[in-house]
Amino acid sequence: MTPRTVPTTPFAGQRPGTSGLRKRVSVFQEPHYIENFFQSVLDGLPSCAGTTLVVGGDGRFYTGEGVQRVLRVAAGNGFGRVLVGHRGLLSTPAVSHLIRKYGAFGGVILSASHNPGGVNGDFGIKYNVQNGSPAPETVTEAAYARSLKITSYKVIDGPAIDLERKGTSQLGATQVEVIDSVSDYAALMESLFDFDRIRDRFTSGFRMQFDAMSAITGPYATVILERLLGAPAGTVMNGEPLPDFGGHPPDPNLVHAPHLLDAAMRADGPDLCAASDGDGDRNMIIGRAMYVNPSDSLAVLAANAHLAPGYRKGIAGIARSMPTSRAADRVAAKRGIPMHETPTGWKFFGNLLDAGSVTICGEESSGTSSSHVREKDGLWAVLLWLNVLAARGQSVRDIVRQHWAEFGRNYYVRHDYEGLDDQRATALIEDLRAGLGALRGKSFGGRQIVAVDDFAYTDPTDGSVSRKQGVRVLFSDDARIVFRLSGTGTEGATLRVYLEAFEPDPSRHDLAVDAALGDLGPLSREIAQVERHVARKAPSLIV
Ligand code: G16
Repeated sequence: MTPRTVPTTPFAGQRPGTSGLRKRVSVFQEPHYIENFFQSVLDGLPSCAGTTLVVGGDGRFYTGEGVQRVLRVAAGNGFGRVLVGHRGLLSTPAVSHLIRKYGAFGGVILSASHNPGGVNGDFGIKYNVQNGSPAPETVTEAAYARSLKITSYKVIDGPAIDLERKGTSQLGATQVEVIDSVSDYAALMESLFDFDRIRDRFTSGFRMQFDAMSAITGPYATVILERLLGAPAGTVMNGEPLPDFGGHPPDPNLVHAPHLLDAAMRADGPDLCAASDGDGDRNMIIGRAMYVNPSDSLAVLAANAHLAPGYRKGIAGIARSMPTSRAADRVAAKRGIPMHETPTGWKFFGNLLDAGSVTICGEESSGTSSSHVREKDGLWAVLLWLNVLAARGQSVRDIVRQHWAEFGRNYYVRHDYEGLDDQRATALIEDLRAGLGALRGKSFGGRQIVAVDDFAYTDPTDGSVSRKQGVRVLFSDDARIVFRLSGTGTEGATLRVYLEAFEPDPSRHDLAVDAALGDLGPLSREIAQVERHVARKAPSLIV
């Protein structure tokens, strides 16, 4: 069977955002849409002939069809072997691991992460490179440039691969192997964590509720938590991946999983409640009577990682995205560990991890992970928490409170203004940038601005520079406000405003977050002239 060259014309708007290309399902269903994008990616890379590709998705509506379309282009371009998850399912961290484990050329992840699924929901495609990391901007920008000029793509026509049956078949000269989605990943987790110790905790009555949100983590969590670690059946809820995620956005936060907070706040509630998102890379952690925000979770995990066998030798460094609270910086400073600050987007951690300068990284957007893969990893974060809890024999609440007592508490919240007109949101940010000089030194309600900038990042490995990554406003009392536009939405623009205040005094670690942040919310609206630009008096979402 020889490849067929299919004539095509470019689609506008195939520029990947913070994490791949995300659009409505109907856009991806258009003939040539997926093929154009994947061919554009491949055209910008060295030859893939004879190499291995990993393909899988989060199970959302259109995953199966999307996988078949990717497979035909992969075969048309001469990949020697494609590893596909059983039923087309692979979590994002599992894809990253498989790429690394099998020395693959790259991987394709079909997911729009935590965005809603179903026929009227979102779909997405993300390309990961040889080290298992999301494609860096050089690759995504080359793909975008190519997508504007593309005239043809190559496919192998053949019968659809049976994704329900594990095993090997041929698509032209390409060998397609439908593999177990979970086993390689489960073995990796077993190599990092003290499964015996965690199992003992479950045996002695430790109770947990894990919500897989009807998304990809269900099969992974069921095998690892219930089968390998002996947690009681029912520990994993919503464990079956559904095309519409059961009608709820698979977004593990207090807005979309409030039942976990309710459970955790009961006196007889589980010791640990946790959740993961659509593609399994995000996590949420709630101990009994203690919600742990993602920035604090990163800090606590960094401070305690040595308690897990995989990190016994200590960590080489910590990295966080710029808007993430600086709680982890305090751990780094006190323990003499190097700290790195990168733009939003997991792809920026890849080079630091490859260079061995960083072991643990995390983001405010519910992502935490380590050098074991090149993606964020929801279940990994939950397992590290379980390992730390088992090793310290304390509750989540006690561990977090002791952490704050030792390092101080960074009160933190994110305000989102969603569904904004693109142009008006862009004008708001442009105005902020233009007015940076005038802000410096100004005082607002007793707080003086000591530094303002538009964050730019120079990658220490390849020297690439990423500019305009968010406006930072730093106050004399170490409070901070950050403004940036989201890069993951599919409709209109979302302004994200990140508010943070530092409190070293343990007697003030029990304040309500709003009270601790004081007037930073109104102040952020004043500084950015939110109402004038986008006609909003308040955020539409607070996380
Ligand atoms: C993606 C990226 C993350 C980023 C998050 C939010 O997560 O992988 O690095 O922090 O989006 O990005 P933004 O603020 O631009 O919307 P995911 O889980 O959606 O792939």
